[in-house]
Amino acid sequence: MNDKHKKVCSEDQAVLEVLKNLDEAVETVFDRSQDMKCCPIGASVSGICCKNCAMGPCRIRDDKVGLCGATLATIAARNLARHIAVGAAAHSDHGRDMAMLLKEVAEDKAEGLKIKDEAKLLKFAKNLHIKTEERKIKDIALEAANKALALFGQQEGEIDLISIAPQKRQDIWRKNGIVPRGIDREVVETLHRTHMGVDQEPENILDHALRNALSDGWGGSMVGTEITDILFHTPQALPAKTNLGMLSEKDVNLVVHGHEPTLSEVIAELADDSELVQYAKSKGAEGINVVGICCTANEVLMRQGVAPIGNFLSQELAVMTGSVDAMVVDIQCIMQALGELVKKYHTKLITSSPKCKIPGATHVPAEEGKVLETAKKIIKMAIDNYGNRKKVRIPQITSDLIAGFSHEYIRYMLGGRFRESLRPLNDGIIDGRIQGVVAIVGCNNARHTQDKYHNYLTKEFIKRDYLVVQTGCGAISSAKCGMLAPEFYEHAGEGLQSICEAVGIPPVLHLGSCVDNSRILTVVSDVIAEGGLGEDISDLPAAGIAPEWMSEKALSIGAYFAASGVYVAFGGEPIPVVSSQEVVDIMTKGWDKKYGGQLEYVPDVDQILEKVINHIQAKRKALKIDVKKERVLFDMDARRELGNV
Ligand code: SF4
Ligand code: MSK
Repeated sequence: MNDKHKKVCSEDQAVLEVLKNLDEAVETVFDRSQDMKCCPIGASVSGICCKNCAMGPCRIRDDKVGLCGATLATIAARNLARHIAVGAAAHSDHGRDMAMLLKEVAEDKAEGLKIKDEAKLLKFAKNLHIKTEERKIKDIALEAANKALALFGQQEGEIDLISIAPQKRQDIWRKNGIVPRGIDREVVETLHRTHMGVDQEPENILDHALRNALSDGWGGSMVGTEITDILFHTPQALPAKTNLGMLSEKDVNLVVHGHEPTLSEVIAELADDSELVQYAKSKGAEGINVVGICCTANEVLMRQGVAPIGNFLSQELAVMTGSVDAMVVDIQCIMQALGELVKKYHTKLITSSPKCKIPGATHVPAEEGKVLETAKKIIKMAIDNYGNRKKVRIPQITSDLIAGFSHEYIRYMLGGRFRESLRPLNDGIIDGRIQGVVAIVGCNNARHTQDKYHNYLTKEFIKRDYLVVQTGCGAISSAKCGMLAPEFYEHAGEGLQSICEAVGIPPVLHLGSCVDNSRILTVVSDVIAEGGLGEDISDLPAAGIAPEWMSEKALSIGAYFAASGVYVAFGGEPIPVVSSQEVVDIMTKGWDKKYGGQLEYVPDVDQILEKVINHIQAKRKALKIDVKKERVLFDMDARRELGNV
């Protein structure tokens, strides 16, 4: 790695320290991002490539058309729809696996697993219109699992979970014919429509892409989140620490990485198992240190306080500390480069899902019903590898954080055990102490300095009294620079500070992993139900930003938020439609008119800030809450006066 790269690749000091102290010839994603330029056609803002049939690939610019006559706008819409389908499939397949697991647990076929959150199961069952009175929990769980699984193959009608959305939002979807039927059906239909010679009208293609994305947000992802809560309990705020400094010199370090939490939750629980700890001691270690990367990290962080040692771009760096005895990966966002990298270090790379095998890794699948046994086997592999460490260089950098702000916990924290409610949040927004809510979510992207845009935007928003909520790698960015610590409220504006102080929360709330963006949908629906802020999600002074997006899942998330009535800005790399002004117009002005939301690429980070603030202030004006008011309690009469009840 040359000096130039070290300076610009990351804002994370721990990452920079690992790179600085490197004496081996090791290549990382940061080097590759310098050495390999983006494909000039794919990255072009004036052209696009279609490879959907063997008469192509057709490279299109301006008014040129493909061999079949497909226009730039049609190809841009098709390409985006396909990306969204893949993102939705990834989240939803994860959700399906959680539903399969719930079924195993309900049928007593999953050793070591049980239903930990019965209240959440009852709520989930209610949303699936399942009778819960006078029934055994396991019977309800089995029916809920079967009904959740049926959502994937449903051929007609509407998926049940959309009933969580405000009535007005459901009506908008119905009017435009985009209520999802079955999750798999929408993915398959996207692939069909974008096959050569099928759907050719950009707006029609993109409407279906939104339907597909909704089947993710209000379907597959929501199933994933809800069932993970049922099996491993709904998160509650808890303290933890983050960054590479949480790797231990004296303990066996086992990193969990990916997205599916099942095996990792069990591995984390077993870190204190006396037999395993004894085994670790017999090999010269003091104990077992389980830590995480990416969204598996977010899952075990929120429920067990396991330290996230890094986000997407940190995965190679963890291995390069020389201290990771095993890294167990499940699905999604796992760099293939790890397989080569571990050949230079002692780390044992272990794949655990039949869907993800990596050359250079040892495959240890968690067979049906044998999660506990598999978890023990993997921990023992890590322990056995402890003695093989060579040079260990762990940057002594950590930060404190609070994570675990589930929808349920936010209600509890604002209202207390007996009066749990979002009322104080709505009142804070109405009286202007909170100007609006901004979700800053999503990945890192090696084409841009790691964490830079996430952290810049987060600081700028809280300074101006915007409450920031986060998921995925964005949440870990903020955690690493201390913004998820309660004392960070001092950096917030006066209004937001007063709420953080009163409730005892940081100004930036960690809501979970990528699939947990569905928690944001639940919270905003509940904010509408609470009253005083309009009748639909599109009325809210809220917005979403993915400033360093990278994955197709991010596009699905952006699309389901836009279809749910939210203004969404993507920063960093362009959304792959920017070469077609027609498609850009559909996704901004067109979607705004039909759905009250937009998905827009905004290249400059300050422009994102400005656009989001302008959008939120326009919403405040429309709600007639744009004038800063004295703090008053809004009773029903006052809300009626605002015209919102
Ligand atoms: Fe070219 Fe049309 Fe085939 Fe695409 S579908 S590769 S534009 S001929
Ligand atoms: S892990 S999808 S890099 S957020 Fe969810 Fe991070 Fe993006 Fe993967």
